[in-house]
Amino acid sequence: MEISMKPAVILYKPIPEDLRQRLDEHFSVTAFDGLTDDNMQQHAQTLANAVGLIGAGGKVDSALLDRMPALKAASTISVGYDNFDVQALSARGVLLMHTPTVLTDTVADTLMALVLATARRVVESAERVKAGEWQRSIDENWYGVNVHHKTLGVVGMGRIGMALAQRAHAGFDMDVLYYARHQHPEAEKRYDARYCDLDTLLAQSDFVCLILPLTEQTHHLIDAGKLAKMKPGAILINAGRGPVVDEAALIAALENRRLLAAGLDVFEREPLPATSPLLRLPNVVALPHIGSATHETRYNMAADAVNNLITALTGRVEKNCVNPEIIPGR
Ligand code: 8YV
Repeated sequence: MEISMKPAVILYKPIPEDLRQRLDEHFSVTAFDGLTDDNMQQHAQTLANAVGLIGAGGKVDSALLDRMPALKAASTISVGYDNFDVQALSARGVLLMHTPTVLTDTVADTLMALVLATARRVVESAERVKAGEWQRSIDENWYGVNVHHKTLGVVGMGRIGMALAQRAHAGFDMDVLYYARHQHPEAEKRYDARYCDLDTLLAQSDFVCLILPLTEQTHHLIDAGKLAKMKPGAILINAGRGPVVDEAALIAALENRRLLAAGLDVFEREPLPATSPLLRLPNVVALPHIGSATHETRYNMAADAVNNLITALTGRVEKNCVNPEIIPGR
């Protein structure tokens, strides 16, 4: 048997052919169909030998890391890294790389699409047309509400929040409020965005747009109490992480029409179970976590992730590292 001298890497999500070739040039790659329990059981030796891990979607926790004593770097094809136990990775000296820049505009477009789709009832109306319900010129039962010149609240003013604020301000003449851990003078200067506390944002926004990572602090940040603080008839949009919203409380707020609508790209459980009450509500636009899912952006994310792994395992890490503090000399 030929023994490869290249470092061993596990790829657990398919990537475009040319990127796979680039990975093969540097590493001896074993492709897994996800980080499933079956793969864990069947490929113990491959896991034990791997110095690199690249993919998206699986849980990378202590249980997995115990099986991967040689691991030096993990590279996720995503900006979010809530699937990773960063503390456990850092404690073992494993670098975690992610793709924070390439998806910004695409995810901001998705947020704006949800704002427009919910306010103007785009999906619901299109479904009614297909169902043959457009028999005469429409009456107010088909009307939506304006987007332009309304107030949009951005919860989480990171890169994507900034790109959303830009679209709302420059494209739709909206007033932008924002709530974040820190004030962002650039957002205030460029987009006239106004910093406020979360309760004020909820009380004043016609559209509350959540674009937060999932952490202990953000889990169920938007619960029944916070939903009750939203303007009656406001619209909630979430394209960050599902568990930031208490979904049962949201369903209640939508059922009793306290909120006009919700546009959701993320859910507490994904894929969203077919039995979810959200799917029975006409005022919900539910998308299958498509935030970054364009051909161009998904390619760029995979390319970034491949480059990130190469840098982490063979070169000098200068960007895209979640835990750079573990690099010796920093
Ligand atoms: C991806 C995302 O859908 O980057 C993220 O954090 O949520 C999305 O862009 C997902 O991680 C699959 O690659």
